[in-house]
Amino acid sequence: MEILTFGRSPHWETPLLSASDLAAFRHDGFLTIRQIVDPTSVAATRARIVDLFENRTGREEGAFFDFAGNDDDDAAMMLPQLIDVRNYAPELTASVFYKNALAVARELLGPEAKFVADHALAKPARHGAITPWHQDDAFREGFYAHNEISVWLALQDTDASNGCLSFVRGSHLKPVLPHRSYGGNERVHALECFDGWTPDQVELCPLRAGDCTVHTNRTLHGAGPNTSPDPRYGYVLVFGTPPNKLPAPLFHPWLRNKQEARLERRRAWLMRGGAIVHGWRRLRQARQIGYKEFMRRLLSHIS
Ligand SMILES: O=C(O)CCC(=O)C(=O)O
Repeated sequence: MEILTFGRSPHWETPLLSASDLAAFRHDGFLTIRQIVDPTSVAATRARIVDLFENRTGREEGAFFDFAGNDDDDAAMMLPQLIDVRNYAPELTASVFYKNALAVARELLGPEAKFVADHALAKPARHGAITPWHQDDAFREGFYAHNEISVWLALQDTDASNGCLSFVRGSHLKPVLPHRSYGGNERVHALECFDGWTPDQVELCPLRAGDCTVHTNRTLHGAGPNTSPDPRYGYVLVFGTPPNKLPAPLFHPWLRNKQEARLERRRAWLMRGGAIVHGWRRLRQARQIGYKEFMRRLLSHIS
């Protein structure tokens, strides 16, 4: 297994964030960190991610899909996404980016913070698809409250011309706002928030390659289209503290009638024997994060 050991050393002792970074994060619900990894690391990470996308890795498992389109096999993708990237490129969770992002997570969330998930998104060159405004919490419901951050690594310079992320200041303090399927189309995975905020709180976050943004699971965020001649890639690590049981379950009407093609592909893959691969991955994850924490997370997803 290739390990990405290059890049700025992990910061276990020296904090990565200043007191004003911490205060800004608490106030705004997001943060920009410059050069969390060096250009060599970014180039290697990008090459790995591009390779996974070009090979449509994870397609039959339902892990590679169109975030913003119908996700038909023969259609050009509007906004390709690969979830659980670590299943296909485990070396990315042994990288300096991973170690530095975990250190950031512990500074922001406390020493209990652990890795939760990873994913990557591409915006094809000269493509009009936006990332609709959403809170990550709008994608899940149930009996648990989550306390998480997403660390979005820019794999090239990213600004308004190729769809850098924008955040709504202070939205992390709000409840889950009203969402609906993007464009009213229940076949599309993406959700769009349509109420509860005003554009005057929006902040655009241009990044250099190797910079990252950090946002919470409640922070409202989105991105414009990619009008540039090159694809835009972002690699995202999610960290969190153990979920807490809610006094009453939270259900989202916008998740009721979803008809995503990726879920069909996943079901078919599990039936064809993918369940064994899935079980083995779960076991590996349990060994990594500890069985107690694993059970706690499992319960928070199925209840
Ligand atoms: O990369 C994008 O355009 C969106 C990323 C995003 O929504 C996220 O990481 O939560």
